[in-house]
Amino acid sequence: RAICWSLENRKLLLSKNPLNKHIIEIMMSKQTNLCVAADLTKTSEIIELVQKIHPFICALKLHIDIIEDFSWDFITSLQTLAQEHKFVLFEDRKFADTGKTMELQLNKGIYKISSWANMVTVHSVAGDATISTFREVVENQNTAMEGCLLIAELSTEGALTRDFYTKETVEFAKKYPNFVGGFICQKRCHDDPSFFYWTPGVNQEQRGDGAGQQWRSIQQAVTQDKNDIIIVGRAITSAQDVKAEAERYATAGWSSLISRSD
Ligand code: 5FU
Repeated sequence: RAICWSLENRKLLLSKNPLNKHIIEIMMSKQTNLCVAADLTKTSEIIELVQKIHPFICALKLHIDIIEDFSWDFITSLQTLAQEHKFVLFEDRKFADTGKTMELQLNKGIYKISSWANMVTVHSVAGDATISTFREVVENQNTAMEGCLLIAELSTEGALTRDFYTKETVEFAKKYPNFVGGFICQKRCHDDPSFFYWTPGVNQEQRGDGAGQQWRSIQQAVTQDKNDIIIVGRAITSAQDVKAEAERYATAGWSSLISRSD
């Protein structure tokens, strides 16, 4: 079975999933497969970052629980920026509990993640019944949520997410194609072009942070490992010229993606 992995060829397939439909439209119109991880702890720093990098991103990834001065004005500003400049809001919460607890963590507490995040990450460790509960919540409530990514493989040294775990995670995703948009993985973990393969652990200069993170080049992540969307944090957020660096990563990421033969 020959599968053509070009974005044009995948567009119809991808568009069956609401999250992927949104993402592919943004990717193709802005010509970017860059997701920036905005791991900053002050709301003003995140807004300032977004004002510099918005032309180059398809998604802005947050860890809302590291922010020290969270406010609803911040969320409103982000939503305005996301609307105006076309990117999705991605909360990397990595849900991993009973379905009911995941539901509370998604809807309640200080951050009410489902009210503003277009997508979140979910661990498969708790089993697919929890994913199905999660899907029901999202489908039956009026939220900002368009879908989720399953974590098939973490980027960190010694991670247990391999072999059987990764394979079973793919099986879970196949059961909920309308809700699961794809995977967080290091290597493309499935041969289905209707999913997106998102990959963290990308840095053009450094190979590790001394705290378990493993980085490799864009070329490795997209051409060799066959991922679609690169997730880049400190390589961009700690750069001298954040805007120029975001542009450099977006250009290299996109050219690797469109020149890939499969
Ligand atoms: F699921 C994962 C993973 O396997 N590795 C990650 O690094 C998520 N991440 C996130 O991507 C992590 O929490 C950071 O927010 C981001 C990577 O940032 P970096 O600065 O490029 O290491």
